[in-house]
Amino acid sequence: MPITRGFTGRPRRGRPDRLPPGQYDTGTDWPTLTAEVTPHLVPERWTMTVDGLVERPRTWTWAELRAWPVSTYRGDIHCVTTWSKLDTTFRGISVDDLLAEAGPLPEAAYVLAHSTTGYTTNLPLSDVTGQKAWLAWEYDGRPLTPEHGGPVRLLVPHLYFWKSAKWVTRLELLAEDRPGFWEQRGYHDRGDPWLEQRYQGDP
Ligand SMILES: Nc1nc2c(c(=O)[nH]1)N[C@H]1C(S)=C(S)[C@@H](COP(=O)(O)O)O[C@H]1N2
Ligand SMILES: [Mo]
Repeated sequence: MPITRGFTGRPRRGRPDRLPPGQYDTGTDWPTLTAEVTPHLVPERWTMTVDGLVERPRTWTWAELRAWPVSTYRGDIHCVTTWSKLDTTFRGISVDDLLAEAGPLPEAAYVLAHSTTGYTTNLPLSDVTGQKAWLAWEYDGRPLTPEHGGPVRLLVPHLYFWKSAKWVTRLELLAEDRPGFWEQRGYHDRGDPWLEQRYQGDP
């Protein structure tokens, strides 16, 4: 009979193959992490802008975006404070669709996401293209609550969750990387949880 040897330590909740290094499974909890006062936005007055290095800078209303084809993300999210949440379901629209309308210029290589509150976060353009990023307005079949970024948040689940700007209102396309709110305070410019890119200077 085979014996598993050398198995020490506490069993971890969740599936280890789904948890990036240093992360634990938060289960059904969904912690709230907000640096600013939660804004209570009226969707009908919220707008989304794509500008900077694009051929056609554009602003859309809530009604306009809600008429677009809906796109779903099913999978995990990972916060740099070490919680991960497995098997989440978000719905919204693909950032690819938004960018296709605006037409990124060849020199556009980075994105600075802006929230209505002034919060910002920077990302390589390649991390919000290729069906990896969403503007999400629904979680688990219900409208996103204000605490979690409703009416609309950015969702970039393959990076640490601070990249998923709540109350997103603008994507600014840039040639050079420009550190956002947490990145100016020492957090990593990319933030890949599988590479543990938590702080500036990490690999
Ligand atoms: N506007 C804004 N977006 C934000 C934040 C914030 O403070 N303000 N916090 C980030 C961080 S650190 C995380 S982990 C997630 C938290 O999202 P949640 O509160 O829905 O869990 O949002 C990110 N987006
Ligand atoms: Mo976070």
